[in-house]
Amino acid sequence: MTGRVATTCPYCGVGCGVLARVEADGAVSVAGDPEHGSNFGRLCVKGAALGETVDLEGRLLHPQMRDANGVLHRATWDEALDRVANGFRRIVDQHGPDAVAFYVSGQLLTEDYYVANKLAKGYLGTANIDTNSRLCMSSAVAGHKRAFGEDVVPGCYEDLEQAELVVLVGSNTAWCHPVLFQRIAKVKEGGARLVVIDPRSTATCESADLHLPIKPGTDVWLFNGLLVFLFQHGVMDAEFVDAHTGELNAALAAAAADAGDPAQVARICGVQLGDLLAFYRLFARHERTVSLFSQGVNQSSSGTDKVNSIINCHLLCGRLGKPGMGPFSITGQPNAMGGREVGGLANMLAAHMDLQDATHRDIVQTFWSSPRIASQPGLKAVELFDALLEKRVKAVWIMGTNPVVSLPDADRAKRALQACELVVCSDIIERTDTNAHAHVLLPALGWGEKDGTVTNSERRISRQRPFLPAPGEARADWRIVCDVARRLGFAEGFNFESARDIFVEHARLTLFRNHDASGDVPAARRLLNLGGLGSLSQQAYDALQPVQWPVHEDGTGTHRLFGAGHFAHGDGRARFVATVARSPANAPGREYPLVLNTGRVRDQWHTMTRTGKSPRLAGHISEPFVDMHPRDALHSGVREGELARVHSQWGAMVARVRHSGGILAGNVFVPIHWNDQFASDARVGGLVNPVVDPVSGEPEFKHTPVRVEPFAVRWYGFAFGRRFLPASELSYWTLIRGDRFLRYEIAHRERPKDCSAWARAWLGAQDADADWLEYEDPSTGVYRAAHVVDGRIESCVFLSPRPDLPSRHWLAGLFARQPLEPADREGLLAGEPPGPSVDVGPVVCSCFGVGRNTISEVIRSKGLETAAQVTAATRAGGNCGSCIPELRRLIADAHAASGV
Ligand SMILES: Nc1nc2c(c(=O)[nH]1)N[C@H]1C(S)=C(S)[C@@H](COP(=O)(O)OP(=O)(O)OC[C@H]3O[C@@H](n4cnc5c(=O)[nH]c(N)nc54)[C@H](O)[C@@H]3O)O[C@H]1N2
Ligand SMILES: Nc1nc2c(c(=O)[nH]1)N[C@H]1C(S)=C(S)[C@@H](COP(=O)(O)OP(=O)(O)OC[C@H]3O[C@@H](n4cnc5c(=O)[nH]c(N)nc54)[C@H](O)[C@@H]3O)O[C@H]1N2
Ligand code: SF4
Ligand SMILES: [Mo]
Repeated sequence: MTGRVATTCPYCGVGCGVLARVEADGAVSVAGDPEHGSNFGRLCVKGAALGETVDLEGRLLHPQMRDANGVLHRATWDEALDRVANGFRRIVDQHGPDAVAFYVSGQLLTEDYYVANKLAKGYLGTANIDTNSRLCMSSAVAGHKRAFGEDVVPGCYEDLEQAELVVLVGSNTAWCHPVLFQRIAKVKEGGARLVVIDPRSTATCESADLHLPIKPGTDVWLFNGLLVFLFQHGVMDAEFVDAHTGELNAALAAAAADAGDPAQVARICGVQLGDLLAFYRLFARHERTVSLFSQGVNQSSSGTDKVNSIINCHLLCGRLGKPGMGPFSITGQPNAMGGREVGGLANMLAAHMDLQDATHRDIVQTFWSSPRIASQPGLKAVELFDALLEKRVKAVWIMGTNPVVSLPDADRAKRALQACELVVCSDIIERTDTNAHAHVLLPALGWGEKDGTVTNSERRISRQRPFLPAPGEARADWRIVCDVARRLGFAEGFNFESARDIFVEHARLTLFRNHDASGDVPAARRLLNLGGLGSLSQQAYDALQPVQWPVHEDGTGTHRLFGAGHFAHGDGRARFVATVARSPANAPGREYPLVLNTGRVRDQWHTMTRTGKSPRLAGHISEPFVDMHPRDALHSGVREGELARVHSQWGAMVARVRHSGGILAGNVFVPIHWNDQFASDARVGGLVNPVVDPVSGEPEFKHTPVRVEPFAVRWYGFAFGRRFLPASELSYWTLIRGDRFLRYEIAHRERPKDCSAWARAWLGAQDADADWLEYEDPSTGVYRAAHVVDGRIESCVFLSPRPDLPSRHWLAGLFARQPLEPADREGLLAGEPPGPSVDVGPVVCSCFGVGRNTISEVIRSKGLETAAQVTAATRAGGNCGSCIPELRRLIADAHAASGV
C-alpha cells in the first residue's frame, strides 16, 4: 500500500497495527495493518475512526502561561520552559526534591516515559513520579511481582486462540478490547468455552457459555473456592508445584478458611451453586485455560489479592507459559506496559529494577552516571494529590492524563491543583478539566505526529510513526522533558537528539549487568531484556518490526515466558500467595443504599479529548447515563429517560436514567467519560471512594456506596447548532458532536415565561428579519423553533415538559442538506420527518450508521438468526465488528419478543 505509514493505534492495550495515510484532500485514512501480529488487519470502531480525531480544532498549539491575575496567555517556549525549570529548581532548593512531583501516563511513549523517570529519580532525586497506570494496572503489577518475582505477563494473544476455555474476569472485552474479543469469538466457533465473571451483564456476555454475575468485590472468594476445589479433586500438577513453586500450604489454608465450602461461596458471591460448580468443573477439566482479567479485578481495595487468587489456580495446575494457557492481565492503555518497563511507577526504578534494592539502585545510577538516585518509594497517585492539597508537594508536572476527571474523589484532586504553587500540564488539547488549573501549558505532539514505541498487553513492542507534520509549536513529550532537564543543569544526561537515542539507552539499561559474559545469571537478573535492540541504528529503529520481549541478541522475540518453570524470584520459584477474602472497603447502608460501578462504553475513550471529536463515535451512546435496575429506580423515585442526581459521601453528579437490563438490583453503573467539557455535571470521579488497595495503591473504582434521587426539571429538550450554544446557563446539558453540527441535550429547572423570546435569544436569532420557524402548543407545553440562514438550517431547539422528544436522527440529516426543502420546513414545525417516518433509532453500528430500529425490524421481518445474516442484510457489523455482540443481543431480544 503506497504512501501508508505503519504505526500503532493510540487507544487500548491490544496495540493494533494501523496503516495511515494523508489523502489528497488532507483527510487521514486508516486501515488495520494485515502484517501486525496483534490484529492481523482488524481495527475496532475507535481505531477505524482515528482519521476523524486528528484535526487541529481545540488543539493546544503554543505554550501558555498564567499571569498574576490568573489569566492564561500565549508564551514563547523559552519563557515557558524557564518558568518550569526555575519553579522546580527553586522549590527543590528550598524544600528538597520530594517537594516536586510528576504525574504521567500510560499514553506516553516509552521514550517520553523513560526521560521523565530518569529526570525525577536520577537527577532531581525524587521518586515522586507516578502515573495513571496506578489507577489501571498497578494491582496486576503487584500481583505479578508477588507470584513471579517480576512484573511479567507470561502469555500471548495466540494463547487465547489455542485455549479450550477462556475465563474473562472483570473485563468487558467486547467493548474495551474489541479486536482481541474478535479473536476470542473466533475460537469459540471452534468449540472453546467462554466464561464471563462480571456483576453486570455486558456485551461480552452475549457470547458466553456461562456468565457468573457475582456480587461486586467477591472475586477472591470465588477463586479461593476454585483453588480448594481443584486441590480436593486432585486437579494439580504436583511435579510442577514441587519443583517450581513455594508456599502452597499457606495459600490453601487461607483459601480453605473462607472458601472451603462451595455452597457458602455461592451464597457470598450471589450466584447459583450449580453455576459456580459448572465453572469449577470447566476449569478443572480444561488444561488449556486462559484467565484474562482487567479492571473488575484490578480496581478494587483487594485488587492485588484478586490477581493472586487467579494466579494461584494457574500455578496449582502448572498452567502457564505453555500454548493456550495462563493468567493474562490485559492492559488498558496503549503503553501501560512500556511505562512499567521504564519504571514509571513511584515504587519502581527503571528496567524492572526495584527502588529499595541497593544493588538495583547501584546498577541504574552507574549506568546513568547520575548525580543521585532516589532511594525511597515516592507518592502513589492518590497520595500524591493528598500531598498537593496539604502543600507537602508544591509543584507537579502532569503529562498526558486528566486527573481532575479520572482520579477518585476527583473534586479533592481539583482542590489539590488549586492549592499547588506550580501546576505544569503537557497536553495536546487546550481545554480540559485539568488544564483549567495549569500555570504553564505545554503543547505536545499527538498521535500521528509523534515518534517512538509502545508495548502492548502481550509484551509486544511496536513503533508509533509520524505521518503528519508537527502542528503549531508542539514538541514531542520527550523533547520537552529534555529541554527542562537541560535548563536544570542536567545536560549530560539529556542530550538526546531523537526518540531512537532514548530507546537505545533504555534497551542498553535492560542489558546492563543482567547477563554476564559466561551466560551465568547474576543475582540482579531481570527477565526484561531488550537484547539485540541496544544497538539499533536510526534506520533499524525506523524499520523496527513488532517484537515481544525478552528480545534475543539476534533480534527475535519471545512469545511465552515461564514455560521451563524458572521464575524471577531469587530461588527461581513462583509463589502462591495466601489471599484472605475481604469485602469492599465501604458497604452500602441507609444513606447510600446502592453500589456504584464505573467503567467504559464502546465508542468513547476516557475523558473524550480525542474520541469526543468524532461524529461517528458520538452516535452509539451520546449522553452520560446511570444504568440501574427498575426496582431501584422505583425506590429512588426516578424514571427511565429522566434525569437523576447520583450522590456519594464524596460528591454528586447528574445523568440520564437508563435500564439496560444488565444491572443487578442494588447496583448502578455510570460511564467514566463525560466531564465538564462535554456535560454540565457528569464527572463520576467526583463520587468515587478514594480508598486504595493496601499493596498496589490502586483505587476502588468499581465500588462506592451511592444514593440516586430525581433531578427535578421543568422541561427537557434538545438543540442543534452549527456553532456552540450558551448551554452553561441551563441546569443540564450534554454536548454531542455531529457531522456539520453540534447537538445539545438540555433541561432546565424553570420554563421560560416566553419561550419564543428565550429561544430567539439563546439561538442568537434576535434579528427581526431572521428566517424563523416556530410552533408552540400551550396545552401540552411543547415548543419548537428553527433558525434558517440563507436557506440552510442554522440552529433549532425542541422543548417539552417530558423527556419524550422526537427523533434527532432526521434533524441531523437536515444539516447536510442545503437549502431546506419546503417539506423540511413543514417537518420542523410538525416535529417529525416529512413523509413516512424512518426513525432508525440509536446507532448500533457506528461504521455504517445503522440504527437499532432498522436492525430489529430486519431481524423480525426476515426472521434472521445470526449476526452474519444481519450483516448481510444491513451492513451492520461488516466493518470493524465491534457491534456484533449487540447484534446478537437484538436477535435474542427479537426471538424472546416473538416467543420463539
Ligand atoms: N471503549 C473503550 N475501550 C477502552 C478504554 C476506553 O476508555 N474506552 N480504556 C482502556 C483502558 S485504559 C482500560 S484500563 C480498559 C478497561 O477495560 P475493562 O476492564 O474491560 O473495562 P471496565 O468497563 O472498566 O470494567 C470491566 C468490568 O468490570 C466489571 N466489574 C465491576 N466490579 C467487578 C467485580 O467486583 N468483579 C468482577 N469480576 N468484575 C467487576 C464491570 O461491571 C465491568 O463490566 O479498557 C481499555 N479500552
Ligand atoms: N471512575 C473511574 N475512574 C477511572 C477509571 C474507572 O474505571 N472508573 N479508570 C482509570 C483508568 S484504568 C485509566 S487508564 C484512567 C484514564 O484517565 P486519563 O488518563 O485521565 O484519561 P485520558 O482522557 O486518556 O487523558 C489523557 C490526556 O492526555 C492528552 N493526550 C493525548 N495524547 C497525548 C500526548 O501524546 N501527549 C500528551 N502530553 N498528552 C496527550 C489527552 O488530551 C488527555 O487530556 O482513568 C482512570 N479513572
Ligand atoms: S482494539 Fe481498537 S482501540 Fe484497541 S488497539 Fe485495536 S483498534 Fe485500537
Ligand atoms: Mo486504564
